[in-house]
Amino acid sequence: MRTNKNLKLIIIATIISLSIILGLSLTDQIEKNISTYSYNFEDDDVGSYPNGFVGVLRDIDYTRVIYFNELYGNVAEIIYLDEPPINPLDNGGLELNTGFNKATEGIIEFDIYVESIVNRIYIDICQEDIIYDYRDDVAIRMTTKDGLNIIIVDEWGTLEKISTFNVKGWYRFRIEFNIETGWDLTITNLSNMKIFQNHFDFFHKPEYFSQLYFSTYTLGTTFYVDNILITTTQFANQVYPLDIYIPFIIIIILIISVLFYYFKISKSKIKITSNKRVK
Ligand SMILES: [Ca+2]
Ligand SMILES: [Ca+2]
Repeated sequence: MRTNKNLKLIIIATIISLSIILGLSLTDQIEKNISTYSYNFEDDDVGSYPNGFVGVLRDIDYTRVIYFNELYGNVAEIIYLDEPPINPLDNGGLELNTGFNKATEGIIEFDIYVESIVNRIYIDICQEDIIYDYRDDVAIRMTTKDGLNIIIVDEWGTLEKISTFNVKGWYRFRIEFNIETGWDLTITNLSNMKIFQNHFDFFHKPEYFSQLYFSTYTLGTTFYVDNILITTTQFANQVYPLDIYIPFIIIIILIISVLFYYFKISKSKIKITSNKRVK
Protein backbone atom coordinates (compact mmCIF):
# COMPACT_ATOMS: atom_id res chain seq x y z
CA MET A 1 0.00 0.00 0.00
CA ARG A 2 2.81 2.41 0.96
CA THR A 3 4.72 1.66 -2.30
CA ASN A 4 1.58 2.41 -4.35
CA LYS A 5 1.11 5.71 -2.56
CA ASN A 6 4.76 6.70 -3.14
CA LEU A 7 4.46 5.73 -6.82
CA LYS A 8 1.37 7.92 -7.19
CA LEU A 9 3.12 10.83 -5.51
CA ILE A 10 6.10 10.42 -7.84
CA ILE A 11 3.79 10.34 -10.91
CA ILE A 12 1.93 13.44 -9.75
CA ALA A 13 5.19 15.30 -8.97
CA THR A 14 6.57 14.34 -12.40
CA ILE A 15 3.43 15.50 -14.24
CA ILE A 16 3.37 18.82 -12.35
CA SER A 17 7.12 19.38 -12.96
CA LEU A 18 6.79 18.56 -16.68
CA SER A 19 3.80 20.90 -16.92
CA ILE A 20 5.76 23.74 -15.32
CA ILE A 21 8.75 23.12 -17.62
CA LEU A 22 6.43 23.01 -20.67
CA GLY A 23 4.66 26.18 -19.54
CA LEU A 24 7.92 28.04 -18.99
CA SER A 25 9.36 26.94 -22.33
CA LEU A 26 6.18 28.09 -24.13
CA THR A 27 6.34 31.48 -22.40
CA ASP A 28 9.99 31.74 -23.37
CA GLN A 29 9.21 30.95 -27.02
CA ILE A 30 6.47 33.59 -27.14
CA GLU A 31 8.78 36.26 -25.73
CA LYS A 32 11.61 35.42 -28.10
CA ASN A 33 9.57 35.02 -31.27
CA ILE A 34 11.65 36.56 -34.03
CA SER A 35 11.03 36.31 -37.77
CA THR A 36 13.30 37.59 -40.50
CA TYR A 37 12.61 38.11 -44.19
CA SER A 38 15.48 38.97 -46.46
CA TYR A 39 15.41 39.86 -50.17
CA ASN A 40 18.53 40.72 -52.16
CA PHE A 41 17.20 39.30 -55.49
CA GLU A 42 20.43 37.39 -56.14
CA ASP A 43 18.56 34.08 -56.56
CA ASP A 44 15.94 35.59 -58.89
CA ASP A 45 16.31 35.31 -62.66
CA VAL A 46 17.02 38.59 -64.43
CA GLY A 47 13.82 39.66 -66.20
CA SER A 48 11.53 37.74 -63.83
CA TYR A 49 9.06 39.11 -61.32
CA PRO A 50 10.79 39.08 -57.88
CA ASN A 51 10.02 36.07 -55.69
CA GLY A 52 8.02 36.69 -52.54
CA PHE A 53 6.30 39.83 -53.82
CA VAL A 54 2.77 40.55 -54.98
CA GLY A 55 1.15 43.40 -56.83
CA VAL A 56 -2.31 44.19 -55.56
CA LEU A 57 -4.68 45.11 -58.39
CA ARG A 58 -1.77 46.56 -60.38
CA ASP A 59 -0.04 45.41 -63.50
CA ILE A 60 2.96 43.34 -62.43
CA ASP A 61 4.58 43.89 -65.85
CA TYR A 62 6.08 47.10 -64.52
CA THR A 63 8.28 45.26 -62.04
CA ARG A 64 11.15 42.90 -62.79
CA VAL A 65 14.58 41.84 -61.57
CA ILE A 66 17.53 43.49 -63.35
CA TYR A 67 21.30 43.36 -62.86
CA PHE A 68 22.39 46.75 -61.48
CA ASN A 69 26.13 46.66 -60.77
CA GLU A 70 28.84 44.70 -58.96
CA LEU A 71 28.01 46.18 -55.57
CA TYR A 72 24.25 45.60 -55.65
CA GLY A 73 24.03 42.71 -58.10
CA ASN A 74 20.38 42.04 -58.91
CA VAL A 75 17.79 44.58 -57.80
CA ALA A 76 14.03 44.98 -58.26
CA GLU A 77 13.25 47.53 -60.95
CA ILE A 78 9.94 49.35 -60.75
CA ILE A 79 9.42 51.16 -64.02
CA TYR A 80 6.25 52.96 -64.99
CA LEU A 81 6.69 54.30 -68.46
CA ASP A 82 3.86 52.84 -70.51
CA GLU A 83 0.32 54.09 -70.65
CA PRO A 84 -1.85 51.83 -68.52
CA PRO A 85 -4.00 49.35 -70.45
CA ILE A 86 -7.71 50.01 -70.69
CA ASN A 87 -8.81 47.75 -67.86
CA PRO A 88 -11.32 48.73 -65.17
CA LEU A 89 -9.29 46.76 -62.57
CA ASP A 90 -6.07 48.56 -63.44
CA ASN A 91 -6.35 52.13 -62.30
CA GLY A 92 -2.80 52.88 -63.33
CA GLY A 93 0.46 52.69 -61.47
CA LEU A 94 2.47 49.94 -59.91
CA GLU A 95 3.16 48.38 -56.58
CA LEU A 96 5.87 46.14 -55.23
CA ASN A 97 4.70 44.74 -51.96
CA THR A 98 5.49 41.91 -49.60
CA GLY A 99 3.79 40.58 -46.49
CA PHE A 100 5.13 39.37 -43.16
CA ASN A 101 3.73 37.98 -39.93
CA LYS A 102 1.55 40.44 -38.08
CA ALA A 103 4.00 42.30 -35.87
CA THR A 104 3.77 44.77 -33.03
CA GLU A 105 7.50 45.48 -33.04
CA GLY A 106 10.07 45.25 -35.77
CA ILE A 107 12.79 46.70 -37.94
CA ILE A 108 12.43 47.19 -41.70
CA GLU A 109 15.42 48.14 -43.81
CA PHE A 110 15.88 48.56 -47.55
CA ASP A 111 17.97 50.35 -50.18
CA ILE A 112 16.23 52.55 -52.75
CA TYR A 113 17.57 54.31 -55.87
CA VAL A 114 15.47 56.76 -57.84
CA GLU A 115 16.33 56.80 -61.53
CA SER A 116 13.58 59.23 -62.51
CA ILE A 117 10.58 60.58 -60.65
CA VAL A 118 7.36 62.31 -61.63
CA ASN A 119 5.27 63.48 -58.70
CA ARG A 120 5.63 60.80 -56.02
CA ILE A 121 6.98 57.45 -54.83
CA TYR A 122 5.06 55.95 -51.94
CA ILE A 123 6.71 53.80 -49.26
CA ASP A 124 4.24 52.32 -46.79
CA ILE A 125 4.35 49.93 -43.87
CA CYS A 126 0.77 48.98 -43.27
CA GLN A 127 -1.83 46.38 -42.34
CA GLU A 128 -4.10 44.15 -44.41
CA ASP A 129 -6.58 46.98 -44.87
CA ILE A 130 -9.68 46.07 -46.83
CA ILE A 131 -10.20 49.77 -47.43
CA TYR A 132 -6.81 51.47 -47.49
CA ASP A 133 -6.34 53.70 -44.46
CA TYR A 134 -2.96 55.44 -44.14
CA ARG A 135 -3.67 57.03 -40.74
CA ASP A 136 -2.18 54.15 -38.71
CA ASP A 137 0.62 53.39 -41.18
CA VAL A 138 4.24 54.35 -41.47
CA ALA A 139 3.89 56.53 -44.58
CA ILE A 140 6.97 57.92 -46.34
CA ARG A 141 6.89 59.78 -49.67
CA MET A 142 9.65 60.79 -52.07
CA THR A 143 8.26 63.75 -53.98
CA THR A 144 9.09 66.37 -56.58
CA LYS A 145 6.99 69.02 -54.85
CA ASP A 146 9.15 72.13 -54.14
CA GLY A 147 12.31 70.22 -55.06
CA LEU A 148 13.26 66.61 -54.38
CA ASN A 149 11.98 66.00 -50.88
CA ILE A 150 11.32 63.11 -48.52
CA ILE A 151 8.15 63.67 -46.54
CA ILE A 152 6.32 61.61 -43.91
CA VAL A 153 2.86 61.56 -42.34
CA ASP A 154 3.45 62.94 -38.85
CA GLU A 155 1.55 62.51 -35.57
CA TRP A 156 -0.94 65.26 -36.64
CA GLY A 157 -1.73 63.42 -39.87
CA THR A 158 -0.05 66.10 -41.97
CA LEU A 159 2.75 65.72 -44.47
CA GLU A 160 6.04 66.84 -42.96
CA LYS A 161 9.19 67.48 -44.98
CA ILE A 162 12.14 65.77 -43.33
CA SER A 163 14.96 65.65 -45.90
CA THR A 164 15.99 66.13 -49.49
CA PHE A 165 17.30 63.44 -51.84
CA ASN A 166 19.04 63.16 -55.18
CA VAL A 167 18.10 61.07 -58.17
CA LYS A 168 20.60 58.39 -59.24
CA GLY A 169 21.86 57.78 -55.72
CA TRP A 170 21.32 54.90 -53.31
CA TYR A 171 19.77 55.51 -49.90
CA ARG A 172 19.26 53.06 -47.06
CA PHE A 173 16.11 53.45 -45.01
CA ARG A 174 15.80 51.89 -41.55
CA ILE A 175 12.44 51.99 -39.83
CA GLU A 176 12.14 50.64 -36.30
CA PHE A 177 8.55 50.44 -35.12
CA ASN A 178 6.74 49.65 -31.92
CA ILE A 179 2.97 50.12 -31.96
CA GLU A 180 3.09 51.37 -28.36
CA THR A 181 5.83 53.98 -28.72
CA GLY A 182 5.94 55.03 -32.41
CA TRP A 183 8.63 54.68 -35.05
CA ASP A 184 12.21 55.75 -35.67
CA LEU A 185 13.48 56.56 -39.13
CA THR A 186 17.14 56.61 -40.12
CA ILE A 187 18.27 57.37 -43.67
CA THR A 188 21.87 56.89 -44.75
CA ASN A 189 23.48 57.50 -48.13
CA LEU A 190 25.78 55.23 -50.12
CA SER A 191 28.83 56.50 -48.18
CA ASN A 192 27.04 55.32 -45.01
CA MET A 193 26.57 58.94 -43.91
CA LYS A 194 23.44 59.61 -41.84
CA ILE A 195 21.33 62.17 -43.65
CA PHE A 196 18.33 61.88 -41.34
CA GLN A 197 17.34 60.38 -37.99
CA ASN A 198 14.28 61.07 -35.87
CA HIS A 199 11.45 59.57 -33.83
CA PHE A 200 7.79 59.91 -34.76
CA ASP A 201 4.53 59.16 -33.01
CA PHE A 202 1.70 57.49 -34.89
CA PHE A 203 -1.22 59.61 -36.06
CA HIS A 204 -3.54 56.74 -35.11
CA LYS A 205 -2.24 53.85 -32.99
CA PRO A 206 -1.88 50.77 -35.25
CA GLU A 207 -2.88 47.28 -34.11
CA TYR A 208 -0.07 45.63 -36.05
CA PHE A 209 1.99 45.85 -39.24
CA SER A 210 2.11 43.13 -41.88
CA GLN A 211 3.03 44.69 -45.23
CA LEU A 212 5.78 46.70 -46.84
CA TYR A 213 5.02 48.32 -50.14
CA PHE A 214 6.50 50.64 -52.68
CA SER A 215 4.32 52.28 -55.30
CA THR A 216 3.91 55.07 -57.81
CA TYR A 217 0.93 56.14 -59.89
CA THR A 218 2.60 58.57 -62.27
CA LEU A 219 4.08 57.77 -65.65
CA GLY A 220 7.79 58.41 -66.09
CA THR A 221 8.84 57.12 -62.67
CA THR A 222 11.56 54.48 -62.35
CA PHE A 223 13.19 53.29 -59.15
CA TYR A 224 15.15 50.33 -57.82
CA VAL A 225 14.89 48.50 -54.50
CA ASP A 226 17.41 46.11 -52.96
CA ASN A 227 18.56 44.50 -49.70
CA ILE A 228 15.19 44.40 -47.99
CA LEU A 229 15.50 43.08 -44.45
CA ILE A 230 12.43 42.70 -42.28
CA THR A 231 12.84 41.59 -38.68
CA THR A 232 9.74 41.25 -36.56
CA THR A 233 10.49 40.90 -32.87
CA GLN A 234 7.03 40.22 -31.54
CA PHE A 235 3.84 38.84 -32.97
CA ALA A 236 0.61 40.75 -32.55
CA ASN A 237 -1.69 39.29 -29.90
CA GLN A 238 -4.56 38.72 -32.30
CA VAL A 239 -2.51 36.21 -34.25
CA TYR A 240 -2.30 33.66 -31.50
CA PRO A 241 -4.88 34.18 -28.74
CA LEU A 242 -5.70 30.44 -28.69
CA ASP A 243 -2.15 29.27 -29.42
CA ILE A 244 -1.00 30.86 -26.17
CA TYR A 245 -3.79 29.77 -23.90
CA ILE A 246 -4.64 26.27 -25.12
CA PRO A 247 -1.44 24.60 -23.77
CA PHE A 248 -1.89 26.35 -20.42
CA ILE A 249 -5.56 25.33 -20.22
CA ILE A 250 -4.59 21.71 -21.00
CA ILE A 251 -1.87 21.81 -18.32
CA ILE A 252 -4.27 23.21 -15.70
CA ILE A 253 -6.97 20.64 -16.59
CA LEU A 254 -4.33 17.89 -16.38
CA ILE A 255 -3.11 19.01 -12.94
CA ILE A 256 -6.65 19.38 -11.59
CA SER A 257 -7.67 15.94 -12.96
CA VAL A 258 -4.62 14.27 -11.39
CA LEU A 259 -5.16 15.95 -8.03
CA PHE A 260 -8.88 15.19 -8.13
CA TYR A 261 -8.18 11.53 -9.00
CA TYR A 262 -5.56 11.26 -6.24
CA PHE A 263 -7.75 12.75 -3.53
CA LYS A 264 -10.79 10.76 -4.62
CA ILE A 265 -8.75 7.53 -4.32
CA SER A 266 -7.35 8.61 -0.95
CA LYS A 267 -10.83 9.51 0.31
CA SER A 268 -12.36 6.19 -0.80
CA LYS A 269 -9.50 4.35 0.90
CA ILE A 270 -10.21 6.22 4.15
CA LYS A 271 -13.86 5.22 3.79
CA ILE A 272 -12.91 1.57 3.24
CA THR A 273 -10.53 1.70 6.17
CA SER A 274 -13.11 3.30 8.49
CA ASN A 275 -15.76 0.78 7.36
CA LYS A 276 -13.39 -2.03 8.25
CA ARG A 277 -12.92 -0.53 11.69
CA VAL A 278 -16.66 -0.43 12.29
CA LYS A 279 -16.90 -4.04 11.32
CA1 LIG B 1 21.01 42.65 -54.81
CA1 LIG C 1 -3.59 51.30 -42.26
